[in-house]
Formats: sequence, C-alpha cells, structure tokens
Amino acid sequence: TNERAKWFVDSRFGMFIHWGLYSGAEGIWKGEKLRYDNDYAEWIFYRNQIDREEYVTLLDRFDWDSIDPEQWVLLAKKAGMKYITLTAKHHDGFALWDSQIGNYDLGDLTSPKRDIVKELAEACQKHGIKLGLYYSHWVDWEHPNGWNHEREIAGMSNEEYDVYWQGKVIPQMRELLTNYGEISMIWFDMWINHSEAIVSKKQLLQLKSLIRELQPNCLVNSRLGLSIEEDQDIDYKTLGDNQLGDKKEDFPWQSPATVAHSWGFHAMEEQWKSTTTLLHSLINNVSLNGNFMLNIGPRANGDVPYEIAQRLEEMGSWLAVNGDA
Ligand code: JFZ
Repeated sequence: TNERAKWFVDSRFGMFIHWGLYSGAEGIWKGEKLRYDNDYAEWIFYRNQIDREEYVTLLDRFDWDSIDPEQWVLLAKKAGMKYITLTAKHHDGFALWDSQIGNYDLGDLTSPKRDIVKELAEACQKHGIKLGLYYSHWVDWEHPNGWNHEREIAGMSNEEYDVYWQGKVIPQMRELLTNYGEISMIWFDMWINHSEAIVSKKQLLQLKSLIRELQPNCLVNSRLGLSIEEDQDIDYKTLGDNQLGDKKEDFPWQSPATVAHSWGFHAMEEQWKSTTTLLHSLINNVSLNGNFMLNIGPRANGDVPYEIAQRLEEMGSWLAVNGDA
C-alpha cells in the first residue's frame, strides 16, 4: 500500500453524505411521471428536465436555522466511522460552498451566506474526523457544456466540453483544495472509463495533477476515470455499491453503499436495509481488507431520518463491543 493511503486502509468505515437541492424535492417533482428508470432522489433535476432557474427555488424548502453539519459529524462518531465524504457538487452542478465560479452555489443564493463545505470542514477538524469531498467532475446538468446523455447523443465535441472543464471543474477544484484546510480525499464519480469523445485523458490528468500539486496527501479514487495503464498512481479503487474486492487486490478498495435505495433523501423510501444486513456488509468488507463507506441522505432541514440514525447508532454499539478501534 502506498503511504498516502495508509490512514484510509486502517479506517475501515466511513460516512457518505448525499445532501443538496434535491434533498428539498424529496424525490418528487410536481407529480410528474418518471422519464427514466433511474429513480434516485438525487437525479430529479435530470429525470424531470427541471429548468435550472426553477430548480434553485428548492432552496425555499431549506431550514437554515436548523442545518448544522456538526450533527452529521457527531452521528459519524457514534457509528464508529472515521471519515466523511460530502457531495460538494453532485450531478445537478450545484455547489454547496461559496464558490466564486458562476452563480450556481450556496454562497450566491443564501443570505446570510452559507458554506456547508466550510461548516463541515470545521466540525470534522473539531472532532478528529477526516474530510473527503465528492465532486461530480464528468457529469454536470446545470452547465451548458457539462456532460449529459442528450448532449452526448447530440455529438458534443471535446472542445465544447473543455469550456466546462476549464471554466468550472478546474477552478472549483482549486477552490476546494485551497480554502478548506486539509482535504483527505476527493471522491470522483464515474463508472465507465473515459472515451476521448467525452472526457479526454489529458483533461483527467490535468485534474489529477492539480490535486497532487495543491494537496499532495489527498487521496483520489479510481472513478476519476483513468485506467491503471494511464495512471499508475491510483490511490484506491471504488467498487460498485455493495461489491466486494479481495485480499489480492493491487489497490486498497472501498465499497460504497446506502442505507436505503436512494442516496439523497426520498420521502417515499421503502427499501431500508436492516442493521444486521449493514453490519454483515461492514464485516465482509473488513474481513477482506476493504473499506466500507455508508451513505446517509439528510433532509432539507439537515435532520438525519430516524431510520438511518437508528441503524447507525446500532452499528456503533456493536462496534464499541466488537471493533478494535
Ligand atoms: C452514482 C450517482 O449517479 C448516484 O447519484 C450516487 O451519487 C452514487 C454514489 O454514484 O451512481 C452509481 C454509480 C456507480 C454504481 C452505482 C451507482 N455502481 O458502479 O454500482
């Protein structure tokens, strides 16, 4: 294992947080029928082809007085988790920090200005939890030159795509890696290897070297999208949800999973995994030298649904007796 990833391998258990404007929609948009079979709550912008200006009116459903990221950190501690990865920018393109790039971010649309990345970073620092940031680099539905399925079909060129890459991805990543202290990992989301028509190897390498330059200890997951041949310096592999690696893996690996079906909060969620199922996943992972990152989808008022909080607390109680850290 590389030195950089040692803390991560030893951590074993982390929290994933999907929280954004979609949390205010709760999986439902004006009762409209689903256009795609993907029913994830956090995909509502795309699924319902919501106008980007109208989408931000979801902010009216947020209760800023009650939103306190420290509560998420305290829950992670109770559960025995060692790090937290927050969706700083999900596919909807909306930034949860006060970004100077464009106007599609919390800083521009809240008053007094809120910066959830900053608030979470401070709470993590205070409680000794490492901070990771999810950044949807490849997919961005808000930016006119970001990737989505329709634009790919329409034959968007890599040159057109580069307007988004140089204008948003690179400068926003620079902000995240400069203004919030130590960032322990960047969690990119991409489940296929890049094809030069969409994202080029050159663009992905540019992003990777920016991270190495600004925060040399920051881990970068394999969903950056470069293959092992293209980048020998992959820190760890992100597998598919609930998928297990094995002890002979060449890289440290992580299996992400969510407590329910959606990653973001869904008002009609009904597929809650039991605490036993979740503990089995954690144990399977750890027994194979892996890392388990379990997702929570808080509500627009910041509250963690009791179905989730209860399961996490039960996992923490089990770990307090049977875990070794
Ligand atoms: C992606 C996102 O589209 C989704 O909204 C969520 O953020 C999730 C963590 O990541 O969805 C995926 C990507 C890859 C797999 C499953 C869901 N996979 O490989 O099994």
